[in-house]
Amino acid sequence: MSNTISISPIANPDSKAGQSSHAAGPAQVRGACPHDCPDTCSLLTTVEGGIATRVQGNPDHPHTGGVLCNKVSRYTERTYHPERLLQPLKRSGPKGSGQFEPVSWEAALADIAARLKPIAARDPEAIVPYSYAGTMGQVQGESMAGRFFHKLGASFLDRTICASAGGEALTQTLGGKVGMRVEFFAESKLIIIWGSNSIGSNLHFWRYVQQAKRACAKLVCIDPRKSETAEKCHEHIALLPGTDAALALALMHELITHDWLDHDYIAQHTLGWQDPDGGLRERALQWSPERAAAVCGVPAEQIRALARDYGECMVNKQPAAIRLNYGMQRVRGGGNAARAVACLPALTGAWRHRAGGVLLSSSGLFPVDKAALQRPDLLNGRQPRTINMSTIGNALLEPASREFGPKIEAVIVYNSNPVAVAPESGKVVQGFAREDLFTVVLEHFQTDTADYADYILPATTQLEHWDVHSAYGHTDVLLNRPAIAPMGQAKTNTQIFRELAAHMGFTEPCFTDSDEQLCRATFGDKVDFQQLLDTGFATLALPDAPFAAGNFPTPSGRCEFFSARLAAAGIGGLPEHLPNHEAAGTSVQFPLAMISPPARNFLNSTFVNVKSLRDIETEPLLEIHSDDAALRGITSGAIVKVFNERGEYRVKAEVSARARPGVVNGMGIWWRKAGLDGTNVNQLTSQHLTDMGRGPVFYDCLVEVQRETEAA
Ligand SMILES: Nc1nc2c(c(=O)[nH]1)N[C@H]1C(S)=C(S)[C@@H](COP(=O)(O)OP(=O)(O)OC[C@H]3O[C@@H](n4cnc5c(=O)[nH]c(N)nc54)[C@H](O)[C@@H]3O)O[C@H]1N2
Ligand SMILES: Nc1nc2c(c(=O)[nH]1)N[C@H]1C(S)=C(S)[C@@H](COP(=O)(O)OP(=O)(O)OC[C@H]3O[C@@H](n4cnc5c(=O)[nH]c(N)nc54)[C@H](O)[C@@H]3O)O[C@H]1N2
Ligand SMILES: [Mo]
Repeated sequence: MSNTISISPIANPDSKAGQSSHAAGPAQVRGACPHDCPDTCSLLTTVEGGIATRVQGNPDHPHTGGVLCNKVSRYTERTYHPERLLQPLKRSGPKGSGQFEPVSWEAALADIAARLKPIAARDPEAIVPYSYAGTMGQVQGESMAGRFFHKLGASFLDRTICASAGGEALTQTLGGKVGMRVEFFAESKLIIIWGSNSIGSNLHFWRYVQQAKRACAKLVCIDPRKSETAEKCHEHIALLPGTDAALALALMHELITHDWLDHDYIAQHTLGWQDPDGGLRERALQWSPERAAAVCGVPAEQIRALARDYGECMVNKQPAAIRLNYGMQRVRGGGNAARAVACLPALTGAWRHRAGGVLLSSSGLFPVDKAALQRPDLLNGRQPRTINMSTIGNALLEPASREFGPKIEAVIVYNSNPVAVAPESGKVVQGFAREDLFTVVLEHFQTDTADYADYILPATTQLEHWDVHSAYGHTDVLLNRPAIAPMGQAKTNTQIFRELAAHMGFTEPCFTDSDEQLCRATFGDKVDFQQLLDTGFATLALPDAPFAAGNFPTPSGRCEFFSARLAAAGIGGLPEHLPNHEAAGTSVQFPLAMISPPARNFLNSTFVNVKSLRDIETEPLLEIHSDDAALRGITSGAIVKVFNERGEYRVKAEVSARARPGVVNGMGIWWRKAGLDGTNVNQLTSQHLTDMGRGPVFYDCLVEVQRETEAA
């Protein structure tokens, strides 16, 4: 990268920075953490002389409690990073070489429009947006961008890369992405943390867990990896990846055989317990703890003990709560597994208590006016095809055909780093390396994806723009005010799409809406905007115990153990255990299952280039159990080759008690260019999909590991 800059920001003359005072004397600006994390913290940024000097957690916001994670407390290091992109760049070398030269905004936008127009004239579906949750902001996310792509008639993007299997499961079972309020976990007597490393990825939930623990709650963690969280819980069930449905069904088996059931709740508020042609009860009775133990690779006694803990909570009228997280749904049967778990609180009537039930995501509780933000009316009756972001590798390599539609000719990437995070990177890279593909990337940094761009456009960070946020791990709306002026020539995503729209000749007045107008439009009159301006956050008005008296937002109003819609779709009306596409123990050639959970000090592939955080994570690592290591002559520090039919990845091994036998943990998500061979763990993951929601299966992946060198 050539454009190293000094630390002092060069203000954009036309920008308006929120409350910050550019005169002397520090000011504090209220904002919101933009990252893809359940916690959505309230931030306080100290600004002195137009420079952000400190980012802290807001002590007045109950869920944040004045505490930030290690990553976001380094936010100024990221914002003033010497490698921040501060001017538009145009490719000057071969595709993927990472060679660029500076270009003016006017020249860049005029040329991008000139390249897009003929493609759009032939078939706008040949243009594809690619975005995810680099920022979770409603405004810098899909507002102006959505308008732009709707007007253009570009392909739709199915945004499945993270949560779609679990989200769909919740929707079919409970009626939406709804559940317990997170603060009430503090009152629970049993907390089951299922598929989540809360200390790493949901720190502010863990604060509530600590409160519960001090009040004598029992904590159980269900995770193949002995994570930081697992080692702090009373029990750790280290099951094989992709076997959660079997475990949940065996828990039901025990609840039935010991009659730890709330018969009244089941009768009044559920659907499909006992049916003439078999209901959930009959299905669960097929799953003895012994049968599940064999599938899950854990002792049957551990399953019995967990069922007893869960059942006794019901008998003693104590609240039992499940914090389900997305880690458990990145496998073939992820949707069915999430459904099975989501059924449990209805069996024991745990929902009767506000500190009982399940929480996977609260995002469905927010009344976001997507139509006002994204203006689907601009489609003017067109119904473009949909490209699944989880199989972007295949999509970019797909020729035109009747089923697929036109070959993809242009991709516009924002808020995402697909070359690093999408599965089967070999294919993704091959796709982005196509000489005949026109790629524009809006970014803060020259990521792996930006290396493949024709144009890189510098975007503002959260400290530099307005936004408004919903959350998926609590129930507050947050406002983000800009604390500082945009750095260098950076522009907001919204401004880039506004100007691109003008260059394309789009004249609808909605393309001139300001960011503040978009912030106000997000919730309309459903949230008091003045309160957001005054305090930075507002709590949704919701009942404490949402399903104490049923009233699930499903078509039947009940918790749907049986789903007629899923049965009609051929997925199976009742939850069941579906073995992984690549189940442990099914291949002689590739005997190890690999999962690739996030490293604590990164957020997906964000922060990998922030030195102080990278120094903590040191380098890409593969955790391997001592038995598996000994079999292969591997010691800690050795460089190993991890491989399967899709590719290979060289990485440093760490013989570690965090790994269970038969499962290796390839900690993610490093930038490819930080890896030994310029690859990362997604070189090995597959483009297979989940049973529901068309999601990726990052944790359903068989590999073999070989020693390359001795430990240094
Ligand atoms: N520090 C940090 N925080 C993050 C993120 C990050 O990258 N870093 N990512 C954010 C994102 S994008 C999301 S979606 C959220 C939620 O993020 P999640 O991806 O749910 O993150 P984790 O909490 O790490 O949970 C994954 C856990 O699931 C475990 N796991 C893997 N396979 C299975 C399985 O088959 N069954 C079970 N039971 N467990 C399994 C892994 O070992 C890991 O401990 O967190 C967000 N927060
Ligand atoms: N192997 C493996 N792969 C995984 C996962 C895993 O557990 N294992 N997790 C998956 C999950 S859960 C997810 S959610 C995805 C995440 O994948 P992505 O959503 O692609 O997340 P990031 O890698 O954090 O990349 C986000 C990018 O957006 C940029 N960005 C942030 N804010 C802005 C902004 O305001 N404007 C612009 N233009 N850019 C911005 C950041 O600089 C960053 O480079 O990865 C998935 N991939
Ligand atoms: Mo995610």
